[in-house]
Amino acid sequence: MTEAGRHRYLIALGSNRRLPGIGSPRAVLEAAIAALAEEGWHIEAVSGWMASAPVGPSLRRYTNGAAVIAGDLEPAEALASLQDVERGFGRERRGQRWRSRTLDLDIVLWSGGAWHAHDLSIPHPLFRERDFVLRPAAEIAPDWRDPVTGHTVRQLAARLS
Ligand code: PH2
Ligand code: MG
Ligand code: MG
Repeated sequence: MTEAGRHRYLIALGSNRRLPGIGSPRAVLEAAIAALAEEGWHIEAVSGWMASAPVGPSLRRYTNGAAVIAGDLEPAEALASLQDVERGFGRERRGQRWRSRTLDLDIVLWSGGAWHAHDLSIPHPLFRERDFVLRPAAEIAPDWRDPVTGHTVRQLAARLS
């Protein structure tokens, strides 16, 4: 067991709304990284931020990025921790799926491989098709292997472009 924790997660961050008191989506994502550290996560790597066209019903452009975080929480507890942080940034869960949001924190990959529960699937079921996840992820975790396809994040990102 390392000091950083038993579990590592590759997470995708997204925001497409300003938050009063914090500011732009980019400022929200930067504050979210600080909040994750505050929650006890060890921040191992953070990508650059990229602007991306919205996928789905929202019309607002997103700012997206990725981070590798480590800690002792297993996937179900890790999800609860990320949802706590989302709520701290004004994220509401009621309403339309994929509506615009101040902060979205998704678990993409986990050091333990695959995980399936009613409210959480790892790997994230859509990450292989999402440029706004794979591009930042390839910056910080190019050699991390998707346990389902066996491809690395770098390979998956290259297939999209
Ligand atoms: N997240 C979604 C739906 N659509 N589009 C972009 N560009 N970026 C996102 O993070 C995003 C999205 C659902 O979580
Ligand atoms: Mg999402
Ligand atoms: Mg989400």
